Amino acid sequence: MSKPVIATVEIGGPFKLLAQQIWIKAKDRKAPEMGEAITPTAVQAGSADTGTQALNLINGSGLRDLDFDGLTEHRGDPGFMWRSVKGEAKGWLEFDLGRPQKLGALCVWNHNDTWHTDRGVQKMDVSVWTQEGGWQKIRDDLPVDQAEGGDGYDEPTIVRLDAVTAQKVRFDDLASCGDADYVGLSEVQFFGPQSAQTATPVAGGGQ
Ligand SMILES: [Ca+2]
Ligand SMILES: [Ca+2]
Repeated sequence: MSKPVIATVEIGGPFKLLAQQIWIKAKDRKAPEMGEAITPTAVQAGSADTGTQALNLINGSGLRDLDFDGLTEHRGDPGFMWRSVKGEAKGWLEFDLGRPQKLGALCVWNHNDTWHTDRGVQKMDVSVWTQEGGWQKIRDDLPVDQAEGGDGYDEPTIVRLDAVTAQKVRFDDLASCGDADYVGLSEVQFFGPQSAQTATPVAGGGQ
Protein backbone atom coordinates (compact mmCIF):
# COMPACT_ATOMS: atom_id res chain seq x y z
CA MET A 1 0.00 0.00 0.00
CA SER A 2 1.48 3.35 -0.93
CA LYS A 3 1.16 6.15 1.56
CA PRO A 4 3.96 8.59 0.90
CA VAL A 5 4.32 11.15 3.65
CA ILE A 6 5.63 14.37 2.25
CA ALA A 7 5.32 16.71 5.14
CA THR A 8 4.69 16.90 8.82
CA VAL A 9 3.24 20.09 10.19
CA GLU A 10 3.95 20.66 13.85
CA ILE A 11 1.80 23.04 15.79
CA GLY A 12 2.75 24.08 19.29
CA GLY A 13 -0.03 23.13 21.66
CA PRO A 14 -0.18 24.34 25.24
CA PHE A 15 1.08 21.04 26.64
CA LYS A 16 2.78 19.12 23.88
CA LEU A 17 3.57 19.25 20.20
CA LEU A 18 0.83 17.85 18.02
CA ALA A 19 1.74 16.58 14.59
CA GLN A 20 -0.60 16.06 11.68
CA GLN A 21 0.68 14.17 8.69
CA ILE A 22 -0.18 15.13 5.16
CA TRP A 23 -0.73 12.37 2.63
CA ILE A 24 -0.36 12.47 -1.12
CA LYS A 25 -2.32 9.74 -2.84
CA ALA A 26 -2.11 8.25 -6.29
CA LYS A 27 -4.87 9.03 -8.74
CA ASP A 28 -7.25 6.36 -9.96
CA ARG A 29 -7.10 4.35 -6.77
CA LYS A 30 -9.65 1.56 -6.62
CA ALA A 31 -11.32 -0.06 -3.65
CA PRO A 32 -9.61 -3.37 -2.91
CA GLU A 33 -11.56 -6.46 -3.88
CA MET A 34 -13.22 -8.17 -0.97
CA GLY A 35 -15.47 -11.14 -0.41
CA GLU A 36 -18.94 -10.87 1.06
CA ALA A 37 -19.23 -8.64 4.15
CA ILE A 38 -19.80 -10.44 7.45
CA THR A 39 -21.43 -8.34 10.17
CA PRO A 40 -20.46 -9.30 13.73
CA THR A 41 -23.34 -9.80 16.14
CA ALA A 42 -21.43 -8.43 19.15
CA VAL A 43 -18.14 -6.94 20.27
CA GLN A 44 -16.54 -6.70 23.69
CA ALA A 45 -13.55 -4.63 24.79
CA GLY A 46 -11.30 -4.87 27.82
CA SER A 47 -12.38 -1.30 28.60
CA ALA A 48 -14.06 1.59 26.84
CA ASP A 49 -13.79 5.29 27.58
CA THR A 50 -16.91 7.42 27.97
CA GLY A 51 -18.56 8.05 24.61
CA THR A 52 -16.25 5.68 22.72
CA GLN A 53 -17.97 2.31 23.10
CA ALA A 54 -16.70 -0.78 21.29
CA LEU A 55 -19.95 -0.96 19.30
CA ASN A 56 -18.52 1.95 17.25
CA LEU A 57 -16.18 -0.63 15.70
CA ILE A 58 -18.86 -2.76 14.06
CA ASN A 59 -21.79 -0.46 13.33
CA GLY A 60 -20.33 1.47 10.40
CA SER A 61 -20.24 4.65 12.47
CA GLY A 62 -18.17 7.36 10.81
CA LEU A 63 -17.77 5.38 7.57
CA ARG A 64 -18.92 7.03 4.37
CA ASP A 65 -17.61 7.83 0.92
CA LEU A 66 -17.50 11.55 1.61
CA ASP A 67 -15.86 12.54 -1.67
CA PHE A 68 -17.68 10.05 -3.93
CA ASP A 69 -14.52 8.45 -5.31
CA GLY A 70 -15.61 4.89 -4.57
CA LEU A 71 -13.33 4.63 -1.52
CA THR A 72 -14.86 4.83 1.95
CA GLU A 73 -13.50 7.33 4.48
CA HIS A 74 -13.66 7.01 8.26
CA ARG A 75 -14.21 10.38 9.86
CA GLY A 76 -11.83 11.98 12.34
CA ASP A 77 -14.34 12.47 15.16
CA PRO A 78 -13.42 10.12 18.05
CA GLY A 79 -17.13 9.80 18.86
CA PHE A 80 -17.28 7.31 15.94
CA MET A 81 -14.42 5.20 17.38
CA TRP A 82 -13.52 2.88 20.24
CA ARG A 83 -10.91 3.96 22.76
CA SER A 84 -9.77 2.28 25.99
CA VAL A 85 -10.10 3.99 29.33
CA LYS A 86 -7.08 6.02 30.40
CA GLY A 87 -4.24 3.82 31.62
CA GLU A 88 -5.40 0.73 29.69
CA ALA A 89 -3.20 1.09 26.62
CA LYS A 90 -2.78 -2.70 26.42
CA GLY A 91 -6.34 -3.60 25.62
CA TRP A 92 -8.19 -6.46 23.96
CA LEU A 93 -11.23 -6.82 21.73
CA GLU A 94 -13.42 -9.79 20.95
CA PHE A 95 -15.81 -9.98 17.99
CA ASP A 96 -18.62 -12.53 17.81
CA LEU A 97 -19.54 -13.48 14.24
CA GLY A 98 -22.64 -15.33 15.40
CA ARG A 99 -21.78 -18.64 13.75
CA PRO A 100 -18.72 -20.24 12.15
CA GLN A 101 -17.73 -18.25 9.06
CA LYS A 102 -14.89 -18.52 6.60
CA LEU A 103 -12.78 -15.36 6.61
CA GLY A 104 -11.00 -14.04 3.55
CA ALA A 105 -9.95 -10.67 4.96
CA LEU A 106 -10.15 -8.23 7.84
CA CYS A 107 -10.24 -4.52 7.26
CA VAL A 108 -8.83 -2.60 10.23
CA TRP A 109 -9.46 1.13 10.47
CA ASN A 110 -7.01 2.52 12.99
CA HIS A 111 -7.80 5.20 15.57
CA ASN A 112 -8.31 8.27 13.42
CA ASP A 113 -8.78 11.05 15.97
CA THR A 114 -7.28 13.98 14.06
CA TRP A 115 -4.74 14.94 16.73
CA HIS A 116 -4.39 11.56 18.39
CA THR A 117 -3.56 8.97 15.74
CA ASP A 118 -0.81 7.86 18.16
CA ARG A 119 -3.63 6.27 20.16
CA GLY A 120 -4.03 3.80 17.32
CA VAL A 121 -2.89 0.19 17.37
CA GLN A 122 0.71 -0.26 16.22
CA LYS A 123 0.56 -4.07 16.50
CA MET A 124 -1.64 -6.79 17.94
CA ASP A 125 -2.17 -10.54 18.07
CA VAL A 126 -5.15 -12.03 16.24
CA SER A 127 -6.85 -15.27 17.30
CA VAL A 128 -9.89 -17.14 16.04
CA TRP A 129 -12.26 -19.43 17.93
CA THR A 130 -14.46 -22.28 16.89
CA GLN A 131 -16.26 -24.76 19.10
CA GLU A 132 -14.22 -27.63 17.70
CA GLY A 133 -10.81 -26.02 17.62
CA GLY A 134 -10.92 -23.60 20.57
CA TRP A 135 -8.71 -20.53 20.35
CA GLN A 136 -5.98 -20.50 17.70
CA LYS A 137 -3.59 -17.59 17.28
CA ILE A 138 -3.32 -16.80 13.57
CA ARG A 139 -1.18 -13.64 13.70
CA ASP A 140 1.46 -12.58 16.22
CA ASP A 141 2.40 -8.90 16.50
CA LEU A 142 0.45 -8.04 13.35
CA PRO A 143 1.43 -4.48 12.34
CA VAL A 144 -1.39 -2.00 11.68
CA ASP A 145 -0.82 1.19 9.68
CA GLN A 146 -1.28 4.40 11.65
CA ALA A 147 -4.39 6.32 10.58
CA GLU A 148 -4.14 9.55 8.63
CA GLY A 149 -6.19 11.58 11.08
CA GLY A 150 -9.09 13.68 9.81
CA ASP A 151 -11.95 13.01 7.43
CA GLY A 152 -9.87 11.82 4.44
CA TYR A 153 -8.77 8.46 5.92
CA ASP A 154 -9.58 5.94 3.20
CA GLU A 155 -6.72 3.40 3.29
CA PRO A 156 -7.32 1.01 6.17
CA THR A 157 -5.03 -1.94 6.88
CA ILE A 158 -6.24 -5.03 5.05
CA VAL A 159 -5.31 -8.39 6.52
CA ARG A 160 -5.76 -11.21 4.02
CA LEU A 161 -6.71 -14.54 5.56
CA ASP A 162 -6.72 -17.94 3.97
CA ALA A 163 -10.42 -18.76 4.41
CA VAL A 164 -9.81 -19.64 8.08
CA THR A 165 -13.01 -20.61 9.91
CA ALA A 166 -13.95 -18.44 12.91
CA GLN A 167 -16.98 -17.93 15.09
CA LYS A 168 -15.15 -15.41 17.27
CA VAL A 169 -12.14 -13.23 16.51
CA ARG A 170 -9.99 -11.78 19.25
CA PHE A 171 -7.42 -8.98 19.08
CA ASP A 172 -5.12 -8.88 22.08
CA ASP A 173 -1.70 -7.80 23.27
CA LEU A 174 -2.53 -4.44 21.66
CA ALA A 175 0.33 -1.94 21.57
CA SER A 176 -0.40 1.71 20.83
CA CYS A 177 1.31 3.86 18.21
CA GLY A 178 2.99 5.76 21.03
CA ASP A 179 0.32 7.11 23.36
CA ALA A 180 1.03 5.87 26.88
CA ASP A 181 -2.53 6.20 28.18
CA TYR A 182 -4.98 5.08 25.49
CA VAL A 183 -5.35 2.65 22.62
CA GLY A 184 -8.15 2.58 20.08
CA LEU A 185 -9.50 1.69 16.65
CA SER A 186 -12.13 3.24 14.37
CA GLU A 187 -13.81 0.25 12.69
CA VAL A 188 -13.17 -3.42 11.97
CA GLN A 189 -14.79 -5.13 8.98
CA PHE A 190 -14.89 -8.85 8.23
CA PHE A 191 -15.17 -10.40 4.79
CA GLY A 192 -15.68 -13.88 3.48
CA PRO A 193 -13.33 -15.39 0.92
CA GLN A 194 -13.42 -13.98 -2.59
CA SER A 195 -15.04 -16.25 -5.12
CA ALA A 196 -11.69 -17.50 -6.40
CA GLN A 197 -10.88 -18.65 -2.86
CA THR A 198 -14.12 -20.60 -2.46
CA ALA A 199 -14.34 -22.07 -5.93
CA THR A 200 -14.32 -25.79 -5.63
CA PRO A 201 -11.94 -27.46 -8.02
CA VAL A 202 -13.60 -29.14 -10.92
CA ALA A 203 -13.99 -32.76 -10.01
CA GLY A 204 -11.42 -34.88 -11.68
CA GLY A 205 -12.19 -37.91 -13.68
CA GLY A 206 -11.58 -38.95 -17.19
CA GLN A 207 -13.84 -38.95 -20.07
CA1 LIG B 1 -16.58 3.54 13.54
CA1 LIG C 1 -13.91 8.49 -0.75
